[in-house]
Amino acid sequence: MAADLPEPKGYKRATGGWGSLEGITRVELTAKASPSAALTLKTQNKPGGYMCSSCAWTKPEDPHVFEFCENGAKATLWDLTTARCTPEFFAQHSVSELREWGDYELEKAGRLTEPVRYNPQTDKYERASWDDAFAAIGAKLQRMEPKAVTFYASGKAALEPSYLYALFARAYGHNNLPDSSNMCHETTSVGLKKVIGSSVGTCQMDDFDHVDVIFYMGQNPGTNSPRILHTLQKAVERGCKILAFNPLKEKGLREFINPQNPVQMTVGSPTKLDHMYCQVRAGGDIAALMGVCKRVLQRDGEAQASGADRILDTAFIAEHTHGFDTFIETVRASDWEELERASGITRAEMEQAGDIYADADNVMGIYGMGVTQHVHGAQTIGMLVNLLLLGGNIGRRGAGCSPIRGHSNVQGQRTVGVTEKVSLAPVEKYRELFNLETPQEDGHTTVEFLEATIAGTNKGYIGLGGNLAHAVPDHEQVHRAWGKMELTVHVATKLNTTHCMPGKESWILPCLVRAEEDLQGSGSQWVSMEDSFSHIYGSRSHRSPASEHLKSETAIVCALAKATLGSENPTLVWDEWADDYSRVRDLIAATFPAEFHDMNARMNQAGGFYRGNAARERIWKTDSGKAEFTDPTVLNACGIGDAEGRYHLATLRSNDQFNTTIYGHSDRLRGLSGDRRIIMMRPEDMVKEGLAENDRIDLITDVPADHESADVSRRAVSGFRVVPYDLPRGTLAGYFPELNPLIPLWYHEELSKTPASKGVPVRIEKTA
Ligand SMILES: Nc1nc2c(c(=O)[nH]1)N[C@H]1C(S)=C(S)[C@@H](COP(=O)(O)OP(=O)(O)OC[C@H]3O[C@@H](n4cnc5c(=O)[nH]c(N)nc54)[C@H](O)[C@@H]3O)O[C@H]1N2
Ligand SMILES: Nc1nc2c(c(=O)[nH]1)N[C@H]1C(S)=C(S)[C@@H](COP(=O)(O)OP(=O)(O)OC[C@H]3O[C@@H](n4cnc5c(=O)[nH]c(N)nc54)[C@H](O)[C@@H]3O)O[C@H]1N2
Ligand SMILES: [Mo]
Repeated sequence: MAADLPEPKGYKRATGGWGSLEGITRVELTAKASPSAALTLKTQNKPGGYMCSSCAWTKPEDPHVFEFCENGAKATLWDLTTARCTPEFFAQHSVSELREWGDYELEKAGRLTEPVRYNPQTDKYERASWDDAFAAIGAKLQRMEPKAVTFYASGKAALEPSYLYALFARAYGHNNLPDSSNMCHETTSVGLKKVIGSSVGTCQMDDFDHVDVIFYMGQNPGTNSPRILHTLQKAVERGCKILAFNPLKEKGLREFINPQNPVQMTVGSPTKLDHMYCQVRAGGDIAALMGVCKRVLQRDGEAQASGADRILDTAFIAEHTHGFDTFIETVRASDWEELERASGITRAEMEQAGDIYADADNVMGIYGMGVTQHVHGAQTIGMLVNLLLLGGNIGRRGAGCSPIRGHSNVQGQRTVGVTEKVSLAPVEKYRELFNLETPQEDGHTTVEFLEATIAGTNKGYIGLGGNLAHAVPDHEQVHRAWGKMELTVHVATKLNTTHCMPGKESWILPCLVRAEEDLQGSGSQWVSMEDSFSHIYGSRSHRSPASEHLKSETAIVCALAKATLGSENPTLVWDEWADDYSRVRDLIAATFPAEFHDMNARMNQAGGFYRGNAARERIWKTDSGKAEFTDPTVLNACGIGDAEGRYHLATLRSNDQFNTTIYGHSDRLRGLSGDRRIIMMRPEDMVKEGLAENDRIDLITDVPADHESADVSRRAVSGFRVVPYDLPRGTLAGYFPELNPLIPLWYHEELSKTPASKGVPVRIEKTA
């Protein structure tokens, strides 16, 4: 590094190790978790115990003594805080005041304890009874036009309440059922489905015992799914090569110390994880993968010429795929210089990665938000699948495509009907089981819900979890419109910013967390969820709830549905379902028999049960009936290209947050702390802009004037601190949700409408 360049920041230790234990301890202190919380943790992710409410990584059949990671522990300890956000708390603070606190301070108020209703006269939330809450909300919903109301779900609620929530929405009269997936892996649900006919990953745990090479793209395991590090470590120790594609050199992809291994913890050296690190620029993956494919084709040509074994799996391609010939023409026609420009990595790197692919038997593709949250994210998924298909790497042991999901039951919510798309709803079964004719038109995605709210046509909102107004793009526009809704209802565990933007009538309904016992008339209840690998597990806890007034999500959904729909339809037995959740699981099994048959009996077996995946069996539920090679129409996944002075900003998570829940201000794994209002920037780019470390800058969304959707309002954030960081030229990074005001609502993935949070075009100005 030249002497006049600022020294980039970074974390000196490996992921896992003592640092992760310190992280947990610090959270235990700041979260004020009750002393018995540590005991509760022991049953996390174990058969008979409760399932982690953090990420959706699979739970093994033979769990460790402590089958949780830093983040799972944090999420649980945070849920089990001793702080309480009571009606007395609300009596002391007006909603206008609370709105200024920010999520970090609101979260510290602790667990919500009783239902509260907003009083516009006093500008305060006030204590209310459950009976009054259900009666008032039911009566209000009856007076509203169902299609003007949206039911959001944040990906955490279990399969039972989620199934009933979707049934409630459709019986009421709409398909407005977006969930957090619409800001997350909807690009997968649409994009992966398009090319292999499955909207979820094809890999299973066992594949990691046989995989030779993993293309690991745009996902940060150290921060967001640390339990995966054990699996990666084991694979690497067996000789598997990990090729990381990421603009940031994320510590979790580089080295790991297993905190559950006493020898490695005390005297061992960390396991080096990545074999090769391709520091692509924002959106550079399409071009990078194109270059890799180009090399693979070249190698195949050489093998053919010399009479060696082919690199391509020609039998697989002939039998199982469609579009190969056009695709290879596109690859052959691509130009190395253009690929270098669009990807930000060198031809030599693409060739090296291509050689590693060509020399491997079994290859897996793993990806996360760095892929899905781009305007052309589905095209990146298409390119990754193209690469896998060349070697027949789907539907074979040790190979496949594995999106890493976020919220612990986000995949499961979609599976049981929380979806805005009619084609994915079990319409026939609703007719058969409940004699219900459900609405025919697709409902709102998250972006469409916001557009309708801004336009004034969406007038009601129910949130089953989440902090939606803060997790979405374009805060200024959205926040202005949010409070104009007629009705806002939040089923929640903790207070957050969205709750502090009440609609004309507004309620907060407090619920149990997953680590608390759910007692109903028929006894202590199990709930269930689905992980990233499509395994379904039971979860139960015997811990006493934070307040005697809390209800379960299932009980709340049933009571709201009953109050809204009345008792006209004798097959909708909401009280009985709330009384005994095994009856809800019988309904899920009856609705989705192929996947969920005998659900009650099977969900508590070790490792849960697998609901299957056709693509894994090489049955392709695509338009052509085959796996699709697709030609990308662009080489970079960002929706707005390069221009002088324009940067592309990736908005990310630190290891001290869970989405909008901020645990603290340390991003240990990136060596950063103290402040979340920062922008990471390449030292050379800083010098070019005349910036020194710690200078304050404003970011302004940089939309070209001739852009067809350009609107006039200026989107900006001010006073962010510049931090030198090892990044590719032109790529900036900072934190979500602080930077969300910069993302235009219309700047979303082209097919799925997932907001494009990873390639936001911005320009920089020094703060005045
Ligand atoms: N501790 C913690 N755990 C979590 C969460 C949390 O907030 N905190 N959130 C949960 C949820 S809902 C989700 S969806 C997951 C999210 O988990 P991730 O998918 O890991 O999400 P991000 O933190 O947004 O980071 C994405 C990664 O993509 C990289 N990236 C950015 N742009 C690009 C690009 O153009 N190309 C490539 N190849 N990489 C890029 C970033 O540098 C970063 O390493 O985590 C879940 N787990
Ligand atoms: N710029 C930018 N924006 C992003 C992203 C990004 O990477 N960049 N990521 C996107 C992604 S991947 C996602 S998933 C979304 C997340 O968006 P959301 O799901 O809307 O947000 P969360 O922060 O996960 O929601 C936290 C709130 O949920 C409530 N809660 C917590 N636990 C429970 C529970 O067990 N039950 C109930 N009923 N409520 C509970 C609490 O009140 C808490 O305040 O954000 C998206 N937004
Ligand atoms: Mo997510």
